[in-house]
Amino acid sequence: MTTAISGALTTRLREARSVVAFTGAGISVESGVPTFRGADGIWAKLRPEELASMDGFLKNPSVVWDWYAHRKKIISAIHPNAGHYALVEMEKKVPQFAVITQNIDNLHRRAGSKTVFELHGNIERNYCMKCGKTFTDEFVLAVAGLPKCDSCGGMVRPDVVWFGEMLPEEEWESSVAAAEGADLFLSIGTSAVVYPAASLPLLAKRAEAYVVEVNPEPTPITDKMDEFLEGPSGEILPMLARVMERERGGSGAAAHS
Ligand code: BV8
Ligand code: ZN
Repeated sequence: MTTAISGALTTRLREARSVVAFTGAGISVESGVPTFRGADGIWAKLRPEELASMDGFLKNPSVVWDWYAHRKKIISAIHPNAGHYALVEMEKKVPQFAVITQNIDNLHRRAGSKTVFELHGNIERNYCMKCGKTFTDEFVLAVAGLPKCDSCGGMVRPDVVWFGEMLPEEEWESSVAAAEGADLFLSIGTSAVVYPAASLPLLAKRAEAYVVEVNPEPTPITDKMDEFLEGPSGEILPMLARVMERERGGSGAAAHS
C-alpha cells in the first residue's frame, strides 16, 4: 500500500477550497458489498449489463428482481467503513465538498456525508413503471414473487439507472459542475469503464483539478492521473483525512458559513 503522498497533494489537502470524491464499488468492498463485476451466485453467469437493463428485466423479471432482492439484503446488513467516514471528516474542513457516487448502496449518506450526487440511483427506493408510485423495501421484499403496484397493478422496479438509460439530469448537471470547479478530485474505487460517469475524472483534469486515483489496481485512466495511490480506500482515505487535519491545523470548516 502507498503510504507516502507527494508535496503537491499535501498542498492541495491544505489549500483546496473545492474537493470532489468520485466513488465506485471499490469503496464499499471493505463493508462487504461485492464489486459490480464480482457478481456471485446464480447471477455470476449473466453479465451485469444484462441484469441491469430494461431488456433483461422484461425478458426475465423474476431473475432480475431476485438479484436486486439479494443485493438489498446484503446492503441492509452491512455498514459504512473507514473510507466513507474519512470523506465525512474531509467534508467538514473544506468550503465546497461533494461526493459523486456510482454506488446505489446509500452508504455515503449513512456515514453522514451531506453533499452526495447519486449518478446511478439508490437501491433502497422503488417505483411503479406505469404510474410512478414509490414503494419502500418493506413493501417490495414482503410480497412473494414479483412486486406489483397496489394502485394500478403496474410492475415495480428499483430506482436505479439501468444500462441504456439516461442518468438523472439534476445529479448529472451538479456532478459536471462540481468536477469542473474542483481544485482536488479523488477517483476512488472505480474501474472507470462505465460512461458517462467515467468521463468525470478527465473532465476535472481538463479543468485543471489535481486528480488522484485511489485503487489497489491500476485502471484505464491511471496514466492520465496526477497521482496514483495504490491500496484499499479504507486505509488510504483515513490517511489523507489525517494529513488534511494536520495541514489545516484542526481548523474547522472555513466555509459552510
Ligand atoms: C447511458 C446501477 C445514454 C444499476 C449502473 C460510451 C462508450 C461506451 C459505452 C457507452 C458510452 N456511453 C454509454 C455507453 C453505454 C453504457 C456503458 O458505459 N457501458 C460500459 C459497460 C461500456 N452506459 C450506459 O448505458 C449509461 N447510460 O449512457 O445513457 C445512452 C442511452 C442509450 C444509448 C447510449 C447512451 C448508464 C450506465 C449506468 C448503469 N448502471 N449501476 C445497478 O447497480 O444494478 S453501472 C454500475 O457498474 C455501477 O453503478 C458502476 O457505474 C459500474 C461498476 O463500476 P465500478 O463501480 O467501478 O465497480 P467495478 O466492480 O467495475 O470496479 C471496482 C473497482 O474497485 C476496481 O477497479 C477494483 O480494483 C477497485 N477496488 C477493489 N477493492 C477496493 C477497490 N478500490 C478501493 N478500495 C478497495 N478496498
Ligand atoms: Zn402504479
